[in-house]
Order: sequence, then structure tokens, then C-alpha cells
Amino acid sequence: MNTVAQVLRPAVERSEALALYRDMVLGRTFEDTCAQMYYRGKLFGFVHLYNGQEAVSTGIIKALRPDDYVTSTYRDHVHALSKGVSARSVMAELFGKATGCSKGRGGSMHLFSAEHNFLGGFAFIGEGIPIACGAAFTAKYQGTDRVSASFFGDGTTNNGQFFECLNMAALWKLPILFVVENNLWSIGMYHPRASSVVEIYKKADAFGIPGVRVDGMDVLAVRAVAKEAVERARTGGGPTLIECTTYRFRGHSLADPDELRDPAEKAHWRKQDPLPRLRVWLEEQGLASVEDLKRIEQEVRAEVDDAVQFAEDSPEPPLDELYRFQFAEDD
Ligand SMILES: Cc1ncc(C[n+]2csc(CCOP(=O)(O)OP(=O)(O)O)c2C)c(N)n1
Repeated sequence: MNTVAQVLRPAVERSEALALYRDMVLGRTFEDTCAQMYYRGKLFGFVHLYNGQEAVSTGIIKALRPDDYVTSTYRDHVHALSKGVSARSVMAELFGKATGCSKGRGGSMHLFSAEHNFLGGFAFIGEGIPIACGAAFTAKYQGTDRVSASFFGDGTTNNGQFFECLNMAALWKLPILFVVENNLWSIGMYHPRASSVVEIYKKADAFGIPGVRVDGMDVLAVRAVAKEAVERARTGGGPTLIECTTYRFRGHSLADPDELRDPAEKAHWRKQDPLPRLRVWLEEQGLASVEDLKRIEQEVRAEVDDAVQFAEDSPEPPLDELYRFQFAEDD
């Protein structure tokens, strides 16, 4: 039942492949710009960037429908972008502005968009998993074929909520994808030092659900695995545990000088950067020219610059609204 995905490059349409590339470039460009804004004092609190892991967000979320649900972690900017939340409203949220997707009340770790079924952004590890299970339960209870996907890190798979939710999801055959972004590190804790079973996908066995490990630096491989799991969930086949092997290219947060990890390990993973990997493949396959890819990169640059300008120009939430939006009826 549990497998390591042997994904041959699946057939992909040019327009779809370019959309995947664009989404990953957007994630990378957005995060690099966040780092600049943070060091210029425009962002407050902890900011956790997603550089290196883009193929996971793009590969999974682009296999979902807009009416499907997603939950994330504190490393949530790129998941929100892949789910369709605009760069403007994510950047404005990071600036604490009233035009942000959480109306400036959430900040980096608490992105939220009901419109896009993006259910957060959670600072506590594991918090998104039961929320995603609840969304999956709702989808099933209401007789829809919506699917839910929950993203979380390797460190979170040693948290109780992970096991409790896998049990319930298996028991009730919930339409959910549990997506582990195994980047080998939980702040400064190396995954094999913290987990009794290092192969996370094998933990699916305890619950009788499919578990699969996939190269999380290969967007087409992630997408292929995601499509199969989404189809299973949508047609009543229940949950899948997907372990994506990946790496974060920056420190745990922008406050982390990233001095713990071995430079050789970092260099090894840098060589597998998912963006150049897809770029080279697109060119080799004749699906895109250098000019096509450059145009996408320029368009994305303009989109992110526009998001920064929008965030700069947006108003702060008014002080007399400090207590607004604490309850749903305030909306
Ligand atoms: C319930 C809870 N306990 C502890 C923490 C402190 N904490 C913040 S990040 C982190 C490590 C999480 O690592 P992982 O799940 O692998 O995610 P990654 O940062 O690699 O994306 C911990 C323990 C927390 N946020 N929430």
C-alpha cells in the first residue's frame, strides 16, 4: 500500500506547464521580496519563507479545484498565492494594512481567505490538520465532492494532532490529502534525530490508508501524485498521506542566521532547485523558449512590485476598529 512514487515525466500541455512555472516563479519572487521588505522594517514579527519548497505548493494546489479547501502553517505565503489569493492582499497583510487578506489583523502567519477556501495560516504547529479534517467532513456531510488538503512539516508528524486526524480521516473515509513537506529540519532539529520512523509515508500503514513518498523538488512528480490522491478523495476512496522530500533554502525564519546546517548539505539541495529543473525540462521538451520564460519572470516581477506599492499605499486598520472582526457577525 505504501510506495515511493516512481513518476516518469507525465504528459503535460504547454499552457499547463507554463502555468506551473509561473506559479513557482511567483512564489520565489514574492518570498525574496518579503526578505527585502523585512530587512527594510516593513514587516513585523516572525516571517517564515518558503524558498526551495515551491514545487510542493504548486504541484498539490494546482491539482485542486478552486472550491477545494487548503490549510497551511506559519510558512503560508506561497500556499495562499497558489490557492489564488492575490499578491496584493498577501503583501498588504504582511504590512499589517486594512486591505490585507486578514484585514491587517493576522500578519505573516495568519493569512486567511474565505473566498478562496484558504482556511489559514496557523502559528501553532499541527493546528491546520484538524481544521482541514473538519472541512473534509463538511464536504462529505453536505454531499459535495470537494476535497481538502493540509500542508505541514516533518516535525509536525510527531505531534498528537497528526495521529488523531489520520485516524479519524481513515475511519470516516474523509476526502483529504495530508501533505508532509519533509525539509529535513524542524528549526534546528534534524528529522532523523527526532522521529522513530524516518520514512513518514510509512506511518499511513498504521491507519490503513495509502502513503506515498515523492520527490518534492520535481513539480511534475508532485502533481502526478496529487492528481491520483485528489481523484481517490473525490470519488469516495478516502485520505492519502503524501510525503514530499524537499528543502528550505533559507533559515527557519528571517530571524534565523541559518548557521546550524552543513554548507555541503545546503549545496546538495540547491542543485535540485525546482525552478531551474522545470525550466530546463520545458526548454528540452520544446514547450517553452528562453523568451517565453523570461516574459513570465518579468510579468511576475511587475506583479510583485505592484503588490508592494499597493501595500505601501494602503491604510492602516483604523484604531476605533481595534475590536472589530473578533466574531463572524462583525464582518
Ligand atoms: C504546538 C507548537 N509547539 C511548538 C512550536 C514551536 N515551533 C515553531 S516551528 C517548529 C518546528 C516545526 O517544524 P516542521 O513541522 O518540520 O516545519 P518547517 O518549519 O520545517 O516547515 C516548532 C516546534 C509551535 N509553533 N507550535
